Amino acid sequence: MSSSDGNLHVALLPSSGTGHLLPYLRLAASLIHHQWSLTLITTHPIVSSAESQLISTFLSAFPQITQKKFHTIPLDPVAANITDPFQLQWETIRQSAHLLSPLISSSSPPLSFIITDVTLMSSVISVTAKLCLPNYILFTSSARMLSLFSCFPSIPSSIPKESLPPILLDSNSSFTKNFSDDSGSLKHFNGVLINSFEELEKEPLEMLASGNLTKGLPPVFPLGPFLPLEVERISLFAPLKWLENQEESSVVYVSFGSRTAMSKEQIRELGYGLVLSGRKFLWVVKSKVVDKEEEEGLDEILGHRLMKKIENNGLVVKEWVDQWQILSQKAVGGFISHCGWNSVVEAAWHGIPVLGWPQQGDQMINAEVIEAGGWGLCMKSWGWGSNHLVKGVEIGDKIKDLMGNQRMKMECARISEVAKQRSKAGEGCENMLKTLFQSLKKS
Ligand code: UDP
Ligand code: G50
Repeated sequence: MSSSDGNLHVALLPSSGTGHLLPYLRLAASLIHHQWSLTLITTHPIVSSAESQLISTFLSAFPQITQKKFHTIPLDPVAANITDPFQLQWETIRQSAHLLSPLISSSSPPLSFIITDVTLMSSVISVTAKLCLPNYILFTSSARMLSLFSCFPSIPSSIPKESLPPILLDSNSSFTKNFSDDSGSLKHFNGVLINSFEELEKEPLEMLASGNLTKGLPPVFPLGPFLPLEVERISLFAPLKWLENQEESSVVYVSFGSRTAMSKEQIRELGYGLVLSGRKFLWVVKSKVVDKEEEEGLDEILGHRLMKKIENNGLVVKEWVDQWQILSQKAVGGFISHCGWNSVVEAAWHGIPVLGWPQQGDQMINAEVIEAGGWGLCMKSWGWGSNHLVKGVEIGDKIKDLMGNQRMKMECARISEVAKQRSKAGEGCENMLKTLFQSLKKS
């Protein structure tokens, strides 16, 4: 980019949850590369240890980034009627949004624009509009999900009603109200940044760009694929060491992201499924939504009998793992995923076929992106996480399908090649940032 944009000062306002924080940090690193000044607004309290650790290692690695702490006013979860701790924190941030005003005004040099998380949109736009501060969204899900979001409560014909986040079917939930308000506020934003790219989501991105979907939709900037930072590297070596000794494409990697806990019953069925598949596996077990609350050991969760069966077939861990590094290993030949959007893009980059088992939220819509691309499966018949028990036999059979499917392997190789080319040249992102800067000058 030209030197004329060298003195921009950008504030980043991520929301709660690792899946919302990580893409911000990855984006921040590429903006620093453009010599912009950056302020990271961190909201407190922080729900998970994973987020606290990421923020502190990130800020020590990038001392040139200013941290502004945003202390929110606590909400009563019972009165708010929200059980998910991450969602409760989104609502807390939203209700404290007025406190952002002095924090933004006191930034020096003055801010050029702010990038706000999608889950905070309508509450933050009212603050930034008063301050005449341009505001961009980082949409942390798929372009396919954005196409639904942008015209909500209408539903685009490309999206089956059954794939909608189940919580949106409850029109009285605060989530649905916020989602709807956020959708309505879209036209007041300067643009939407998204971790996607043309070859991954051609149709949704074209549809969004065509202007036929919604009137007044701001420009969408597909900046993906986002790459991880050095500071995300962690020193849990056991899984990597184990993978080194496995044959090429022989291992199924199983993880449901940072904030999805399964019932003990379902965890055990999954365990039997993995054993029945006859494949080697690396399995990250999560029994609590918030990592700080993980107290039970693997023995208790899986039970002695299953633990014994697993011994010779796979490695099971209950800690945070370095997913990017794991997906980079030659031994990994398949990924059972809940289809959080970051995981989907990471699997695409590495060319790993996905067995998509959506549990909640936007995950079914994200899994449909994989299925449409022909590089994985979307297990609709398995239902949503909480309302259905999928039996081990069925899981085992699907794993065999996943690992033996040559056509999917070929599609994976293709998508991975394009993703790598894009990130190597950095050209997609570079051009998009140029366009973004132009759009800012006009605004
Ligand atoms: N992740 C990781 N190690 C873990 C769990 C998750 O590195 O043990 C990373 C994963 O690579 C991804 C992010 O955390 O970048 C999770 O985001 P995603 O959108 O996949 O799912 P969410 O956690 O938001 O449901
Ligand atoms: C996380 C989640 C559920 C969910 C989504 C998540 C999205 C993103 C879009 O990111 O669909 C979104 C927009 C506005 C809003 C919330 C979410 O208030 O757990 O559906």
